[in-house]
Amino acid sequence: MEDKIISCVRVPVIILMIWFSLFDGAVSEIYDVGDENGWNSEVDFASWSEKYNFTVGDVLEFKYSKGQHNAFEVTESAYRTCDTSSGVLAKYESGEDEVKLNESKKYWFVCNVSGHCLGGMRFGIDVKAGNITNNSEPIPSANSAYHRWSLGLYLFAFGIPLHLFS
Ligand SMILES: *[C@@H]1O[C@H](CO)[C@@H](O)[C@H](O)[C@H]1NC(C)=O
Ligand SMILES: *[C@@H]1O[C@H](CO)[C@@H](O)[C@H](O)[C@H]1NC(C)=O
Ligand SMILES: *[C@@H]1O[C@H](CO)[C@@H](O)[C@H](O)[C@H]1NC(C)=O
Ligand SMILES: *[C@@H]1O[C@H](CO)[C@@H](O)[C@H](O)[C@H]1NC(C)=O
Ligand SMILES: *[C@@H]1O[C@H](CO)[C@@H](O)[C@H](O)[C@H]1NC(C)=O
Ligand SMILES: [Cu+2]
Repeated sequence: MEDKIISCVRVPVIILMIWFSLFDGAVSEIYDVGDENGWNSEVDFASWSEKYNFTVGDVLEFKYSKGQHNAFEVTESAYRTCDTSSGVLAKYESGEDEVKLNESKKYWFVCNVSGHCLGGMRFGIDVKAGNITNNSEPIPSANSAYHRWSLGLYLFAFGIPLHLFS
């Protein structure tokens, strides 16, 4: 009986682990900054940046005419003041810049072409770890991770009775 219970518990756990390994590490989203409008002065990036939940491994793609704009990753204070005389962490200026969000932290981006930052070409995002392997509670703001967690619990809960009666 004890053996049976252990094996009944083990199967859903294995399903859970496969589920996580398939969908947690592997899925990374690519976000076009400004969606189909791209990175330019017409877009409200404060609103854009609130449309999505970003997790580590996701990629931001800045698309614009090379030379007309650029994308600088800056510190929060450079973002707030639009003063890039200090606080520039990375510069992207190819016109098709892919920025991989490698870290769980706040990222701040501005366009350093004169006047564009103050004109609205700036945004900040809070990149979450999207990580539930650390046995503590799921990170509530990592929305998709939470759903995976719920499904895992679901499988777990129904896995045991299924196997007991089979
Ligand atoms: C993220 O990590 C990859 C590989 O580890 C590296 O090539 C890339 O430059 C990093 N991106 C940033 C923005 O640091
Ligand atoms: C940012 O733009 C200003 C002019 O708007 C320029 O003086 C400065 O050199 C630029 N910063 C960098 C790091 O390219
Ligand atoms: C998940 O958490 C572990 C340990 O806390 C960490 O080493 C790993 O880098 C994290 N993975 C991601 C994608 O954040
Ligand atoms: C798990 O998370 C806790 C708190 O969030 C942290 O203190 C701990 O170092 C983490 N463990 C690992 C293995 O990353
Ligand atoms: C982002 O996460 C928040 C908090 O978990 C959630 O309310 C919201 O619906 C999520 N947004 C998207 C686009 O997934
Ligand atoms: Cu610009």
